[in-house]
Amino acid sequence: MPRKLIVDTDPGIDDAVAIFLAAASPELDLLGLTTVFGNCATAVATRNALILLDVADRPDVPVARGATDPVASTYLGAIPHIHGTDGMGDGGELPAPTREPVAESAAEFLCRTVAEHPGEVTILAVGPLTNLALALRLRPDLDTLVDQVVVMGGNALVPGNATPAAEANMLNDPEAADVVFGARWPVTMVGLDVTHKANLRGADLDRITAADTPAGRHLARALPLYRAFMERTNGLDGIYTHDPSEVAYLIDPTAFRTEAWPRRGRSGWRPRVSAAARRGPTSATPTTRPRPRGRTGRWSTCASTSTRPAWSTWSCAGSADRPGVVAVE
Ligand SMILES: [Ca+2]
Repeated sequence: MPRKLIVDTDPGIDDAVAIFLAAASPELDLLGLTTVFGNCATAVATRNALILLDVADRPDVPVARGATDPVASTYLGAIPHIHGTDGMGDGGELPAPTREPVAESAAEFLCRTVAEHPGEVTILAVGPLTNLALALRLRPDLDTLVDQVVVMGGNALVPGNATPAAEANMLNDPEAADVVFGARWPVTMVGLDVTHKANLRGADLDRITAADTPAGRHLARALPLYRAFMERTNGLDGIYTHDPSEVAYLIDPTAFRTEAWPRRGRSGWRPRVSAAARRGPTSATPTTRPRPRGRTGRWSTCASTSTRPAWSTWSCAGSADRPGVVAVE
């Protein structure tokens, strides 16, 4: 039976690849998309989600508009040099979506849909975790009703990509990440440890963008900006498959090696976060910290393709005084 799936997303070019993959995979029963700020503002992300489903010929999949700001701060802003001002690579005028989002908010949609299929729904979060945290606030038992949560985000044993220490989705809402990783549902983190190794090479991209299909034509317009950024900043002939890697994990988990690691066990966010904390570690702040003694917490599963090193550190969610959501022993 296909896995029931809701994708929480900020499309976003790699989100587009992930959504096309999920929409076309018989292994997955795509119940809906929920949108969030991140690569672009939520209004842009919502429009893009609707357009992507039009391209994928999935008019049956609803879209629910999500949060516009992190739970305890304000949105840091779009990254047009990576995803374009339109969130889709500025590769030409996008078609208008043929539908509107549903009236429910993303958090309401998550709560209702999960409750209709208790124990069966996987939530795949490929953006900041704000909507999931808000859904938990609406329905505190939601974390007992979900099959699993799979997160694109975080970095356990590798540097960040938004700052030297932080991965972008975690940096965009570290308080929500604290809530989501501290909740009772099983969490599988597919972070930069994986996605910086799972590349689509230039030849792969050429083949995809040459495909005479709606998705191929859409990606032919969307991918060049993203590809150029990867080449310019990482010297990569190809792209890191940040968001598609999680869809691949759901289609075939045996392609990944996972390890159970301790994670923070506290849920709820602090209403006040200092500006210094939001900026993240400074040059005076070490990016590795000693392993705390005597801490007990929940365990999450961290997908990895790397060999575990001997040293200990914290992964970093982006705050100098709140260094991480996943601890590594
Ligand atoms: Ca994303």
